[in-house]
Amino acid sequence: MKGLITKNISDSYEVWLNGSVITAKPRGKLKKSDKLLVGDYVECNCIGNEYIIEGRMQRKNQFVRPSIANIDILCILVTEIPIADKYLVDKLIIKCFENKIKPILVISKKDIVSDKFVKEIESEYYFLDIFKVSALTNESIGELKTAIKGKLTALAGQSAVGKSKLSSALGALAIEGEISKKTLRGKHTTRHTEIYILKDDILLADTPGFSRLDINEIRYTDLKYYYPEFENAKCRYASCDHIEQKVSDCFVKMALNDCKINQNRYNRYVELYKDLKQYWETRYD
Ligand SMILES: Nc1nc2c(ncn2[C@@H]2O[C@H](COP(=O)(O)OP(=O)(O)OP(=O)(O)O)[C@@H](O)[C@H]2O)c(=O)[nH]1
Ligand SMILES: [Mg+2]
Ligand SMILES: [Zn+2]
Repeated sequence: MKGLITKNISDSYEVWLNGSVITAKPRGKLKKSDKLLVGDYVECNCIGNEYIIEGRMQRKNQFVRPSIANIDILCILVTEIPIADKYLVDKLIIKCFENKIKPILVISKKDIVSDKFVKEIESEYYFLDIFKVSALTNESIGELKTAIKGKLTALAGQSAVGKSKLSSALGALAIEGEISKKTLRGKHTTRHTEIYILKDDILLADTPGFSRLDINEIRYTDLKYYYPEFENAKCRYASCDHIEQKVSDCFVKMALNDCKINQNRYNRYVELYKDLKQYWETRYD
């Protein structure tokens, strides 16, 4: 019988199987050879009164942060409190492009964010679908539902950005946390990724918040390919990384000067490029 892993805590897996969630354990040899992930499609057998996971189907993709396999859409949440970490947003977008997953940007807590913040996000990420939602007032929840219908969707972002409350607004029974009044940061309430099978054909994963993410698998000279706005500028030299060259030699820098490329996005690109260069030049092969 084929099932979908919806949750995992140590050796115990919850599997969506024939219309209900059962608990299963992997067969010994599978446990050793392969770490199963939430989102994996698995072959299960019922032996006595126990369910055993015998094997898993091939994955179409796999994410480490959040930890999940086979997603179609990653909803990246940003808001004003906690303060948005746009490096994290940029890196998550890069991971999506790398894995051929559709990124959707969700400005959460629309009921309390400023218009200035919304404008800023809209101009920096103009190339993405952006939803401005409030899980408190239900603003734009219907539109988001329509966009994710029929696809396995994971929510991602910093702790307390509102992933669990949004999951609940979309119909899940997720537990929301709070923000520390002192640091204005989240408290890492959600500890495990969990897929909720909801009505209206919604398959939604609530995930733990995180702040660290590396993109070290990408060679620094390839970073530019993950920026749609650079592709649009069509720089004339294929080898140009749009950093060292004079403005007259680089179409990306020209577009930047003409305000056709967002300066903040570009500045973060330069920082990520420098970090990656340092990593690639000092890594141990
Ligand atoms: N005003 C307002 N507050 C919200 C909204 N969504 C979430 N919050 C609040 O933000 C805080 C954190 O929400 P969570 O949903 O627990 O955040 P999370 O992203 O799941 O956090 P972790 O599980 O720690 O990763 C809670 O106090 C929520 O009530 C919203 O749309 N509007
Ligand atoms: Mg949560
Ligand atoms: Zn260039």
